Amino acid sequence: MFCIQCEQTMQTPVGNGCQYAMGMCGKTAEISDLQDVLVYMLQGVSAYANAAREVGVVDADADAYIPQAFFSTLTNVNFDETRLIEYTAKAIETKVRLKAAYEAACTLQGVEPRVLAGAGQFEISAEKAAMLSQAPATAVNRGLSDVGEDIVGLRLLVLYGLKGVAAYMEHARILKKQDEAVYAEFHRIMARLGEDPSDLNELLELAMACGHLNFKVMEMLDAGETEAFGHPVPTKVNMKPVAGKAILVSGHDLIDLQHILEQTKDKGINVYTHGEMLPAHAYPELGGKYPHLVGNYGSAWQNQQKEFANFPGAIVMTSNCLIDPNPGAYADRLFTRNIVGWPGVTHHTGQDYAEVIAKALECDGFKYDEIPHYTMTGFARNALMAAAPAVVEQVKAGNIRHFFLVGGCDGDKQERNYYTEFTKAAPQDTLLLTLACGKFKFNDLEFGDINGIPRLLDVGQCNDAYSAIQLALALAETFDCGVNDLPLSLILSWFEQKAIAILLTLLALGIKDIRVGPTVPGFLTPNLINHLHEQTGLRLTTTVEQDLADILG
Ligand code: FSO
Ligand code: SF4
Repeated sequence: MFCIQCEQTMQTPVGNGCQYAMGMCGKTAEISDLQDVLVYMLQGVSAYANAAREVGVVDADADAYIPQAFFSTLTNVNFDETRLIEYTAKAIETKVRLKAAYEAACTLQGVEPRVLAGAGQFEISAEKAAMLSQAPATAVNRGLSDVGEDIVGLRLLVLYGLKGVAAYMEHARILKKQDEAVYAEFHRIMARLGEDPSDLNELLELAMACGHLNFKVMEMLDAGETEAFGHPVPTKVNMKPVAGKAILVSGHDLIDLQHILEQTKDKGINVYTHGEMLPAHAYPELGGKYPHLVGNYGSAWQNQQKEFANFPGAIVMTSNCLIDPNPGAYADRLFTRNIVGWPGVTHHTGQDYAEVIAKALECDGFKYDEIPHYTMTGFARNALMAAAPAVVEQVKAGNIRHFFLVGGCDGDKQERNYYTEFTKAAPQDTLLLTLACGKFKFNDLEFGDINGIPRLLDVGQCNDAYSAIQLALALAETFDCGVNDLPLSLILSWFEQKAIAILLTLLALGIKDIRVGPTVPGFLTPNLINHLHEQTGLRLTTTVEQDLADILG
């Protein structure tokens, strides 16, 4: 086992990582090895999808499948060995089909089929023993002794960024948003990475290509969500339970929540959001339509073992981040969806939630109403644009001095209090934008307003970084300056690979001086960090006092 893809990895730098019997996330060495084999296999399938395009062959099933299966290997997504082996079996089948179609098209067109290198040549049978025996050859730090840790670190930056892109592609696909140019570019990067490139500049270019690709994918996902559920409107959300039977919906897939709301509307069951599902309250077709979406229960993913254990109803995990349900003894009322999995937990497929509803009715539900406590969400693209003229007026009048985007993932580490302290210390004449689950570090605090504009604006889920980028571009246009000349600073918290994809997008768009914490991504060596710092001004967070003084001074 070798895995270094998330912020809670056991050891850094590149030579270390989680590498013993089990990772910090609860992923066993076997699961980690099965995922390495699956990833390498998928790179090989992409190599054929890429080659096949050169002779005009596009396989829609392969295009949909590769990112979906890749998503299963993100942090805190799928820990179920049976499903991972099935994904590999399907990847093998898909590769055989694509290879045959590629070679047939070459024959028809009288061209010599290319001999694919690296992952393109990887052959394996989807049996556990065979997969485990091949795992060392597919380990993500392969070649370390030949090419050194800077090159391996950069390969991992691209690989992990691409995993984040794959996850967003899958969220978009569920909402029927797919795009041929996106698939072509995804396969191109996957295929090249599967050849283990060792040129620093080429790898940096691939990282930026990945960032640009992710921008397109977030745009597609934004379109999918707003077309299906309307544009979010600023909405007050109760963070305390109310009496009654209950279902809790976590993760990112709004469409699952919509089906659950529709099927529970006359059943006397209250529905709650958890974690990244919180912004659902602001969508007209979700929170705006179903009054039994009564509130949000709990906070970010890392607190789920305590929060789910205390939740007296059924729990649906639509996407990441999932952790071991067994210590809290709620596995029997937890349902995984889509690409998520935990051995022994019911995996729910299709959009008929009868078994989830039955489980909720069987559970006690909440006995009493708790005194409500509210937070606001729904400051996505449209709402921000509508507020932009008022914001601009306040900037011109000198009432708003600076904008901070304080967002990203939450996590367990004590150092993450930095984000709470940062928002508390930000001066009263500054606006705070936030997104993703990192917001739970401070979204229960009162920040007041600036002449009617709330100081804390929750833009939405992590992929709604797209909305924040749109606002920055609009402000830059209004003030007739570049985005980097705006009084705007990005203070990001990273945990897993979606955050890496978003970071690459921001870097690819030329956004400078981003601060990221609470630690350096473990796969980035000191040389790589120096390089990125020189090129883009990317830096680590230090102390709240120091960072605020540097930014505002
Ligand atoms: Fe959080 Fe988990 Fe959205 Fe991530 S729930 S950590 S960046 O999966 O995807 O923000
Ligand atoms: Fe370790 Fe993170 Fe990999 Fe889990 S996902 S094994 S915690 S690096």
